[in-house]
Amino acid sequence: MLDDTIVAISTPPGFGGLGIVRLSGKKSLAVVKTIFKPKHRSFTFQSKKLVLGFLSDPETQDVFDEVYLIFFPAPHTYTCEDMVEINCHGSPVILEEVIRLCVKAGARHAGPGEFTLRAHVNGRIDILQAEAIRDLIEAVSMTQVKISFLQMEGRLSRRARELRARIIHLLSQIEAVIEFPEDGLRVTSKQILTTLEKTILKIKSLVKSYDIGKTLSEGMILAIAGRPNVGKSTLFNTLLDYDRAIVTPNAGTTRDILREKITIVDSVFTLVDMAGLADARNLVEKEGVRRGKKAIAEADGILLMVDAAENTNKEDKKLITQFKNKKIIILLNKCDLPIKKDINRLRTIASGIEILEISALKKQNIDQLRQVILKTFVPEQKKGEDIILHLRQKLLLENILTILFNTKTMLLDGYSEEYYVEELRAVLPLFGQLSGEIRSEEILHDIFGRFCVGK
Ligand SMILES: Nc1nc2c(ncn2[C@@H]2O[C@H](COP(=O)(O)OP(=O)(O)OP(=O)(O)O)[C@@H](O)[C@H]2O)c(=O)[nH]1
Ligand SMILES: [Mg+2]
Repeated sequence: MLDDTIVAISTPPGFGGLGIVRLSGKKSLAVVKTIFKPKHRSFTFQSKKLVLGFLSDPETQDVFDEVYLIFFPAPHTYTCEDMVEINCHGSPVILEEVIRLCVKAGARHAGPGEFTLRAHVNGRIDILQAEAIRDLIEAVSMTQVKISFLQMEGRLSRRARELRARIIHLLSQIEAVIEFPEDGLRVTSKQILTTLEKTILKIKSLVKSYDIGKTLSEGMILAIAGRPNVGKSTLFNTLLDYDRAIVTPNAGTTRDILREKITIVDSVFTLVDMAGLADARNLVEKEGVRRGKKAIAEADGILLMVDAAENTNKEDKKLITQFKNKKIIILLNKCDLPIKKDINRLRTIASGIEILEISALKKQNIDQLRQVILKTFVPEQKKGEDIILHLRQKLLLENILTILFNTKTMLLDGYSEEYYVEELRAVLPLFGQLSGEIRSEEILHDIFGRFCVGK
């Protein structure tokens, strides 16, 4: 399958100044030559040299675009195969025609991510780098771009290789102890313990970095909760900057869950609006409250809104105690109206929780709210720290950690080397899965099937 020649449109769908078609595989140049005629007849295709010319249908000889193309000979290319890039005018009709003619000449239409899959299968990049390429393309902030770029260049792969090498070295030392117990150079239990602990610390910090990674890639879920009519939907719309949710003066306006993404500086959040939390008056409200509670349980943080123009301490207290185990900010809304709320009392009830006075309607203190959201919910990033952006990576590293912990416990409990070396050896396939040395169909499909580098 991988030794055929593939072709795909590399630029996004739609109209543009330029549209790029790429080919990869042994027959790339031969396929292109059937539809491309250089402007200067004396021209020969040279490596990485721009060639100006015309595209035509070989059957009718009808010329339909003036383009330039570049030939990249194997092996120093994106896929490690011969590649050709045709830079056409950015018309979907032209690009589709180029694909049709290339397929007719023997190329196959590439599947999503197939160019990157080839780069991986041909050994140029590992799975961590392939994931980083996808992250770079899909990045929503410059922070994410910078992290993904470093990982695409192999920084995380190097880190994983170093950790793996450290464990392999440890394994060989322990195995030497087992085989030549009388050797004077044997590694001591204390040395093994130190290496284990150092490795555990490094992996722990990588696992922890996913807290930041997740806010950068997937974003955190922030639920706007509170009693009916406190202004939740108004705030939802204000933070989104358009009228997404219906707002009325009637309590019980919102019934369904509304979810939308917002970006604050470099962090992505999924903002959730919901029904007000109160005793439901009918079936619809009851279902709204049930869904709201579920959304709150799934949220990473809560913006708990209370109405400054009402004195409702008892209800406030009830809600605040409900959410004590969550990351939470209290928003005292409608501060443009005369304040009836006993703010001091509220501060006592909500001790230790940030309370911010805002007006969602008049957009007062909203910039400050954005800053408080960042401060409260986004973990701090240390300079130069490695950040992992994928749950897959986090789960594998956690499994590695468990094995290291088990090994450490066995060592401390006085088990002999034969026993804990077996345990420790189990981390190697996990490192293999992390870098993609051990391939699984499922992971390949997940990584290469989800993004279209080649299409
Ligand atoms: N004066 C003032 N009125 C506000 C403010 N925020 C919201 N309101 C008004 O309060 C009423 C209810 O606002 P919504 O945003 O629908 O409140 P909600 O919490 O989503 O209400 P439910 O969906 O019914 O739970 C509307 O009339 C809003 O215009 C504010 O900051 N100041
Ligand atoms: Mg509402």
